[in-house]
Amino acid sequence: MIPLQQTWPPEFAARYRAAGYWRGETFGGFLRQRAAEAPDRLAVVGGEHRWTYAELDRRADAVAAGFLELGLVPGERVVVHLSNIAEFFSTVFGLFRAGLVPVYALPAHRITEIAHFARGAEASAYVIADRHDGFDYRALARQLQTDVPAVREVVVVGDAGEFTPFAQLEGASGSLLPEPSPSEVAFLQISGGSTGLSKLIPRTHDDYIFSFRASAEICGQDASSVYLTALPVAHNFPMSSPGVFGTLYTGGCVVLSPSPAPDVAFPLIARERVTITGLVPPLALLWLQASAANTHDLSSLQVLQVGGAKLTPEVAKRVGPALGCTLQQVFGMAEGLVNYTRLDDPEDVIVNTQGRPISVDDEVIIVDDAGQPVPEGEAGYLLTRGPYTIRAYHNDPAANARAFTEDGFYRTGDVVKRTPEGNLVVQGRATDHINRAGEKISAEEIEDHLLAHPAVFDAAVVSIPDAVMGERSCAFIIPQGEKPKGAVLKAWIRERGLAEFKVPDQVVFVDGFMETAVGKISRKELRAALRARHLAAKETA
Ligand code: OOB
Repeated sequence: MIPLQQTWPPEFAARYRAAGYWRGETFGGFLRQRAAEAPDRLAVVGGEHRWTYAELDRRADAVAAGFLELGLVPGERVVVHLSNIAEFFSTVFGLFRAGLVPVYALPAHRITEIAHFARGAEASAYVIADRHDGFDYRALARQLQTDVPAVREVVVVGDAGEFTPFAQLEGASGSLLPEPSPSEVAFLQISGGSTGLSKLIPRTHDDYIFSFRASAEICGQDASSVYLTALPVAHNFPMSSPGVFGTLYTGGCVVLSPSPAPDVAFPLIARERVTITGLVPPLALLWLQASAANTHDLSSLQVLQVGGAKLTPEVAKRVGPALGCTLQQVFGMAEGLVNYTRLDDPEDVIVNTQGRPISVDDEVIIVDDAGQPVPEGEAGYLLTRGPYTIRAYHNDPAANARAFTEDGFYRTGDVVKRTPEGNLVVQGRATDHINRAGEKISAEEIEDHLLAHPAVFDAAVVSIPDAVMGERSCAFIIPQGEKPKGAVLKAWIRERGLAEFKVPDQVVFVDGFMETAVGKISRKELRAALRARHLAAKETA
């Protein structure tokens, strides 16, 4: 098994420790501490479950012992594929306590993505719930064990069928292991997949706990905070900005919403007196629309965070008046760096910028094509390094060579400007992925699947501006032989076992890509040209 690593050069690690960012805390350790301080305080509300800190702590111990009883040994990786249910927390805290390493998958992921994560992480176990949103995850588990036999254990919340019931783990008791070292990798997060397939992001206890502890402070969280998880809990934004872990760190309460839809989330906000939540821009728009006819008491809501994709100033301006709370823009990435507008920033900053980094030790540079810093106030590529930004992906030298500079800066792929006060404004991006309502789709990944279809001669997938989703995906296809129907190619992507959000929103057949192509152009230029031609044709139509 390839060891998991995330190392900063010793002089940086020493500086981050000396500055008090890395305090030697662990996930299992901080939960133990909160449970000792306030055992009866409510920690997690999800479905029928209402767990206090003592209850969550006890369940985490049982689940840790249960995983070890299955024969898993510390250091092994476990793909966690759960939706917004309370068992997500007993699972991941159980894994942390057992020294096992969760690999976070999103509910929308299907066999192709899950097999890719399981192979990349060399996972030996897979945790699911029986069904969610009409989909049977046990069927996926069977396929996974066929495709990746190294996944020897499947644990199921609910009706387990031939697999191990989660209830068996919850009933376990056994001796506990010492806490892992805080500088060890605690879990693997999934990259948005800017180029090619998603990469695995190793995050340590030290670096991740710093990011959500400092985020909680920026967001004014304390033990009275109630965080509503409207987005999928396994995504980095609701997980740590300050999200569920920031909330549990400060002794607050996490409320899990099974859906971000206003008719589900609004009654939960009223019932649980939710104080803060986070959404992607299209959902924020939906909430604004729903607020006009809303009958639920949303007066407890103090902060609505919006991030994952660019929020337009027009929508941003409406949040405060419509929902009676403060808007906070969040511009972050699973690789590390997170920027926030501060709650007491002037309205102009909150509406028109994506905020500034968590820490003064987040180094941010904005460079041109030649890698030289641009004059202050001009747009350029955002590079960053700091106390919670990774220095490398797991076991991927080619991606690492592309994504990191020699002196350890992460190339975010985002094009930004910096205002004189130091706030960042996202202008666009350098990489060819589609940001569809906050979900990132790699053009290359979808093109490769389309090219595998016998009726496709060539394919180019591009983002098209969309009033609701921000961007939608459009596949330009040069057919080969008889032209297939667009619906057939969409079904093909589904059948290939990919997440539904990766199915192209639109399929356009063309005879050729570039009528006047002179010489060889890059895929990136080709995609840009196709997008421009498509948009120009629509305007004149
Ligand atoms: C968050 O994380 P990822 O890893 O799914 O995606 C990161 C990318 C960024 O590089 C940027 O391209 C885009 O998503 N993005 C934004 C944005 N927030 C993220 N683009 C414009 N405006 C924003 N506010 O999406 C993520 C992770 C932690 C916190 C928040 C978002």
